[in-house]
Parts: sequence; C-alpha cells; structure tokens
Amino acid sequence: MSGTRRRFFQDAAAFGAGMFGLRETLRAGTPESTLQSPRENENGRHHSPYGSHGPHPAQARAVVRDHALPMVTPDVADLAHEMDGSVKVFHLVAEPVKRKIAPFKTIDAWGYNGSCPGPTIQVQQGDRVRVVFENRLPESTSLHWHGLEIPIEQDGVPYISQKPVAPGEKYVYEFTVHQEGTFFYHAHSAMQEMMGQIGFFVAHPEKDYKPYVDHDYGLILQEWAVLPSNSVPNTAAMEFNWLTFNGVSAPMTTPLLARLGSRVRLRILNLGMDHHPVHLHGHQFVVTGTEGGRAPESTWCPMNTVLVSVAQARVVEFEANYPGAWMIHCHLPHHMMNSMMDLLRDRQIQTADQTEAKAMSQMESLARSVPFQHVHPSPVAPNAESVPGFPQDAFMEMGMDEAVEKPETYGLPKNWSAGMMGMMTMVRVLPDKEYDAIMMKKNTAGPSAQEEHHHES
Ligand SMILES: [Cu+2]
Repeated sequence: MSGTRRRFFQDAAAFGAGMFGLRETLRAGTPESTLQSPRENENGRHHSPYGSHGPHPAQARAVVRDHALPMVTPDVADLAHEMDGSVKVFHLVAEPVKRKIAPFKTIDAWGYNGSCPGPTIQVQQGDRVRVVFENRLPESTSLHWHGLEIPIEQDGVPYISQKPVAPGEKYVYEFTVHQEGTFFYHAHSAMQEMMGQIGFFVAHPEKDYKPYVDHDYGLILQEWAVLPSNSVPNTAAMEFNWLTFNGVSAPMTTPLLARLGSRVRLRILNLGMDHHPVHLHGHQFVVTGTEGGRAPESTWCPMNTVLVSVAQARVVEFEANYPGAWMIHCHLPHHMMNSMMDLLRDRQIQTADQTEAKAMSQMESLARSVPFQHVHPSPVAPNAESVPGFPQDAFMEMGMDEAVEKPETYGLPKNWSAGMMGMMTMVRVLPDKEYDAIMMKKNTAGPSAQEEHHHES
C-alpha cells in the first residue's frame, strides 16, 4: 500500500468516526417531542395537511386577515416599486449576471437587475401594474407574463405581439391583474430562458386564502449545462450538470425556516428542460394551487412528492409539526448532486476500467484542485477499491459548512453540508426558542454573503 493510499484510508477512517459522531449528535439534539408520533394540538387531534384541525399561529394571531403574507424567495430579492397615482411601477433590467451557484462555481448567466433568477415581483389582485423594461443584453429580447390574462399587446412575444426590444432600448408594459396566484415573467426566447431569464410574479388574493399560512416561500427550479472550466451555460445541451433552487445549488441554498406548529406554503416554479418531482421529507402536503391560481379544496389530497413540469407552478401547503431539518429536493437521482466534472475530469468518463494507480492519482488531483476547505466525512471500507463500482458517492459528499455558513444554517449538525447537493434545500422546523434565536441572528447579520460577493471560480 502506497503512502498516499495509507493516508487516504486513515483520513477516511477519521471521517468515519466523525460521521458516527454526527448520528449521535442528531439523536442527542433531537427534542423529546420529535421522537414519537404526530404532535397533537390543543384539541388533542392530529394535524393534517388540510389544516382544518384547529388553531395554529396564523389563526391564533388574526381572526380575519385581509392581506396575504408576502412570499419570501430565499437567495433572491424582491423588486421594489413606486406609485404613479394608483399604478404600481416596477423597473426591470435584463442583463448579464455573474451567479455564484456553489462555493467553487460561478457562472455567467443572464437575468434581471443583477439577479438570476430575476427579482420577485409581488402585487395585489386588482392592481394596475406598469413595468418599465430596459434591455441591457447584447441581443433583442422581450418580457412574457406567464399565465396572466392581459391584452395581447402586453403578452411579450417577439414579432407576434410586439417588436423585439433591441439592446439599449426600453419598453413599457402595463396591465391590470385581475387574477390571483403564482405567475412568472420570462424572456420569450428559448435560449434566453435557458440562460436564466425568469422571475416570480405573485399576485396575492384580495382576501387571503384559508387556512392562513405563517410562512410563504418560493423556489424556482433551473438546470444548467456548464462544461468543465467553463462559466457560460451551454443552452443547446440536453444534459444538465448543475441543478439549482433560486439560482444556487445545495448546500448554498438557504434553508427555509418554519416555526414548529406553523402552516407553510411553498410555491415551486419550473422553467427548464426537465420535469422535477419535488419531495418533502417527514410531512404530508396538499397541492393548493397551480400556475393557474388557487385550487378548490375538493381537489386537495395528501402527498409528499409533487411533479413540477416545465412551465408549471405548484403551490403546496403543510403543517410543520415535526421538529428537524427536513429536506426538500428534486428526487431525480442526477438532480440530487452537484456536478463534479470540473474536479473529476477524465474520471467522469472512465470509472470502470481504470487502474488503482490512476484512480489514486485522480483522487489526489481532485483533492488538490478543490479551492476551499472541505472534508469527506463519509467512511469507506478498507477494501473499498477492490469492489467493482467503488466509488459512487464516497467522494461526492463534501462537507463545507464554513463556506456556506449563514444565520439559517446555525445549529445544524457538523458536516450537514455533505448531505446537501444539487436541487435541494431544507425546511428547518424549529421550536420557538431556536426559531427566535435564528431570526435574531438574521436581523443582525444583514443580507447573506452570497448576495454580496461574486467570485470567479
Ligand atoms: Cu429534477
């Protein structure tokens, strides 16, 4: 056994010990109340995703709520507006955007107002909306309002409903929103869509939906084909190696926070080449809306995986009754990982028949080329390399807690980030004390680091 190999196995053993430690931590850190059966509410009944079984924080706080809670889009900002009389005026600029999608990967995407996906627009049903649009892309574009019932001249389809907006030009869209629901804006040009030109357009109902929710989160699903050592997505590709929620790949996705016992709404939007079955751990949800608006309660049925097809939105709601860090992720296996192509290079295309020496030299160059502190906490067997097929996930699981640290990750078990890859985030269902502690940290920390920093990979 070479020195390198020995060191490698020693490391692996040490990480293994760490992993067992982690399981202990998980067990030890689990509040009493999580260890058993469904939490019961004041009436002694189990919560259900239908939300019809009694009070939760929103109901307790407000008997009647006229205005809906604004949606939060983690890792993406909201677009501010100004009033011109009774018209809500938004300024939207299409432009190239550098987006750090992982601690070691920044891509050259296209988006709006420095963000990809573009900033979230939130309006009230009945609003008159004006969007002053400016094109700072190197080519013509337009804005389509997906799902909105508006006059044809506002539909944003180049050559059909308007002249394309040339580089450097402005164009003004104006319409009245008579619908409620989860809509979106995007360039009506296929390649530009694949470069990231999409954003939420949420129309809150005149009267808030019932049952009321305590948290409302939005996730945009995107996929990218970025070849090794490249930063520009290949928009003609049919295979994708980077999968993102709101423009970031796990573990950079900011965990969603939910107070224990609260009702959570999650709006999931997909604009890519694949359909994504999005799965929530540990809870059942009901689909309460689509890209067409609110769904009648008679259609709600319990599930924990919802297929969000291309150009669709699915709105789900659940009662956050079980404390813990519960994953939300696309369940397609290749969408549950980050691309290691930059790092693995030729290993990507020849795993079956390489010699041990070659495998080891690749491991070493992999370790050297990762430009940030990380660990492989997952133990491997001493004879791993004699087993056909090894490795599979062993070196994919990279702990990088510090690189992705933010208030929302506070208190997660050590090496949590090794379990988070690709199109994945988590909802952290937290008892009051923990929830309030993180909110306090959030309020003093300011905007999360990833929105402030742009690094070249
Ligand atoms: Cu997927």
